[in-house]
Amino acid sequence: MKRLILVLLILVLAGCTQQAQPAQQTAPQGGQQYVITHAGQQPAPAQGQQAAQQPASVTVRMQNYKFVPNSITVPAGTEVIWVNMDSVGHTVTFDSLGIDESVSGGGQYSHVFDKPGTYNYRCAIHPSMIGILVVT
Ligand SMILES: [Cu+2]
Repeated sequence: MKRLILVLLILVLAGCTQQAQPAQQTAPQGGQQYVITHAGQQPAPAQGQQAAQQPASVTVRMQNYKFVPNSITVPAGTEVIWVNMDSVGHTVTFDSLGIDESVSGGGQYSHVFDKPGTYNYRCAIHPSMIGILVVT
């Protein structure tokens, strides 16, 4: 009987010692790495800005013996296109620029104006056809 008590006592003590073991500590968090990279943070050059620098074009109709519209204002470098909607021929005549282009019925003529100024033009065939082009 004493032996049994001794065994129980040993088991209890053993159990106590097992419970008394310190809890397993979590591993220290010393392994975190902070990697700072600058690659790829440069803003990429914007696309499509080239298109905005293309000279614009403006169309003037030659219709019913009139320039339509008969007065336009465009920035320098703009291409102006005259389209003859009539069946008869007209001209685009800038006396001050030495331009005198015949435009047959259904045809067209275009010119890029680079120099700012106010230019009167006309149709050399029909004196009532006059227009004004302002280049800024
Ligand atoms: Cu004309």
